[in-house]
Amino acid sequence: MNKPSSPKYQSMNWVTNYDVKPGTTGMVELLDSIYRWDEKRKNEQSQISPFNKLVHVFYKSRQQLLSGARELLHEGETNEAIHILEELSDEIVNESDELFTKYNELLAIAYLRWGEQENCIINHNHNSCILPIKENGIYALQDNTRKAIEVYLKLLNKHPDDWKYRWLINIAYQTLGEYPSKVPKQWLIQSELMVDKDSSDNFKNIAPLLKVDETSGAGGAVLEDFNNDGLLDIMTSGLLSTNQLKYYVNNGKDGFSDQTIPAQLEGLTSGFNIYPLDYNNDGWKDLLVVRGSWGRLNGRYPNSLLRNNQDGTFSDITVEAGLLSFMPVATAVCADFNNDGWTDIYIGNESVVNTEIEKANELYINNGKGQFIETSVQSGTDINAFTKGLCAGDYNNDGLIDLFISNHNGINSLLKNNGNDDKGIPQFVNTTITAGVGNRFLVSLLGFGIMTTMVG
Ligand SMILES: [Ca+2]
Ligand SMILES: [Ca+2]
Ligand SMILES: [Ca+2]
Ligand SMILES: [Ca+2]
Repeated sequence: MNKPSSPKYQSMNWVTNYDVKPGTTGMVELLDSIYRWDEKRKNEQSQISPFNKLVHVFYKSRQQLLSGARELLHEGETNEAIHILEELSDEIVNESDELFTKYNELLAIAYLRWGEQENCIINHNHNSCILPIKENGIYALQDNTRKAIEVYLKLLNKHPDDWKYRWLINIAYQTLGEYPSKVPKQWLIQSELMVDKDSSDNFKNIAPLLKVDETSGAGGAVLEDFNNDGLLDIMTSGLLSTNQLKYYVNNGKDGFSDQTIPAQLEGLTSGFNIYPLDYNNDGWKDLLVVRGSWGRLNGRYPNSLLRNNQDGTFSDITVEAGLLSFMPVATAVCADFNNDGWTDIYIGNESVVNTEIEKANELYINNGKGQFIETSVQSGTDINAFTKGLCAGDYNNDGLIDLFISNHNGINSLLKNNGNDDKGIPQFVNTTITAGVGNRFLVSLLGFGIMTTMVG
């Protein structure tokens, strides 16, 4: 990737400075500046962790150290988190039940994760991480998982009714090839998920064989025929600022070829989710990328719209299309909300009230000329929440696409489409309460489960 010689953005001023060049070059420069900023931020944070935390172990509260360890876990620095937690172990013994539980929960997760990292990620194979875990999916390196089991046994002795601990200790034993035989009877969970009934019915993970087993942060994946040859291709993304968008073209014989660079996608990094759409009705699938999820104030990344140029390449047209926005985003949905034959885009922002990232969801109506007009207020879709899942579909069969919005720590929303006003803007009415779908309980269950497959 060609890095700009002098970074234009030394701080997060891209959020207020909208002087972003159009096209792929402009977006790559912008993403590169965000990458640099993110690295600088992490470096500054690393100066206070983990080693300084160890040095200051007697000067900082246990809570602060636990928070530091949790942050390291979130950053993927599992080993360092374990160092801090192990240093604390003698002091936790005489602490309150609450702190004892918090500490041990974190320690157990850290051990489990380290076991997963060293087995499933570093030594990945086609059976890794697929339930029921079997054959060479069983961990070769077992020490950390055994430590996790020890901690879960302690936690279960104090909290015997906690099903999370019970589930995780069963999983842990299975990763060692010791489920159900070695699981203590009182904690054993008999589940169909855990039993290999007939392996011929199982899906096989052939990603390693096809060389599409990219390791990256959590992200999106799309199976779509991007080059219109009748064969499904693959596009993937990962949320981190270092994660390159990847494009694999199906060769119709024995696998896929990585066409990321020929497709001129190099430097287009990060993406918590990606969505195919044909925004210009030319019969070639384009791609929407949303970025910044879970980053909160540090997640103010732009989204991207990539136009399929019909020749194996894509161009970033976010700025030209009027879609530039800087919010943490996990989800979007593409559908024709005003029934004019042009695909529109609804973006779910992770809004946090009374902060710099308080911003309602956005409805971009496609004007059929390559641009989108933001109409969330006029259309009644300006839901201000920490949105994690979106679904578009015609739930009342009136021919108008409705919206369901799943929010983290908030009420979900069902918006009924009542048709267009005289300007062609769809008018939505919030029917959450009358339809009986505003239950907060649904939020945690559906937060990640809602996909866009009901569109149409
Ligand atoms: Ca294809
Ligand atoms: Ca297209
Ligand atoms: Ca439309
Ligand atoms: Ca409808």
